[in-house]
Amino acid sequence: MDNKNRKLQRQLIKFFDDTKSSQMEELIENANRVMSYYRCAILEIETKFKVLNEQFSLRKERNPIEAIKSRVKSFESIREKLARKALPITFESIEENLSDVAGVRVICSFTDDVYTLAQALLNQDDIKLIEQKDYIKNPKPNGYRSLHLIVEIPIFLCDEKKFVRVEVQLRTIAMELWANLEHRMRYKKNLSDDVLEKTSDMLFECAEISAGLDHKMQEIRNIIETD
Ligand code: 0O2
Repeated sequence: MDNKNRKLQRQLIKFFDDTKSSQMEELIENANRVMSYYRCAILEIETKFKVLNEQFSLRKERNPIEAIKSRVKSFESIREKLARKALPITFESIEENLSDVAGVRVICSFTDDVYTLAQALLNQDDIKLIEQKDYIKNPKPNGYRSLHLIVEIPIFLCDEKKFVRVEVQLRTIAMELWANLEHRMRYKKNLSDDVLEKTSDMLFECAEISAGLDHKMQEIRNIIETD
């Protein structure tokens, strides 16, 4: 067994509490197969955004995408989510119940780029929108902003076509800065009530300041582009 599969084996032992060693080889094979679907779907979505970025730069002489970050959810995090939702801890359950195992985050320069890119993706006829959450128009109570799309995309393998769901998060640089720092400091951390109370208003204030910054930058760009 190579190092990659040894690491996967350790993750799978934690994922399925009662894994028998006799089943391990089959589980590793299945885990590699399922995760490769998600990696392929990420490649497809990333390529679509890279193509859109290229296209927009030709038309508007600027790149609307600052960065693309992708990840496949870890088995630890998948297990936590399935358990939290009282869902079966199986590979079938992952595919049936979770929509965010494959995640692509697109960091844009301006707020209107977020919507332009989202629409350009959704206009493509191999993309099916499953769910949209607009946390920019309706920020979370803590101040979190981002546009979330759950999409389904076909991936073409050697002998089959599979439809795979991907969570796409689109946000500006300012939203990314806030979410990154908030994630590191507070998101899903077991902090005391006292610390939560002391920091909630401050973080909310930072989110409002960064939304103000986005608004101003958008205004400046609009003036420059209409000149
Ligand atoms: P990670 O570590 O980023 O993968 P649920 O996933 O069930 O908790 P739901 O309704 O499925 O919630 O998803 P939702 O609200 O659309 O949010 C999913 C993802 O958005 C999270 O993934 C985060 O990446 C991001 N997110 C949502 N709310 C916040 C927030 O308040 N702060 C920050 N920093 N990020 C947020 P994961 O899997 O929870 O986490």
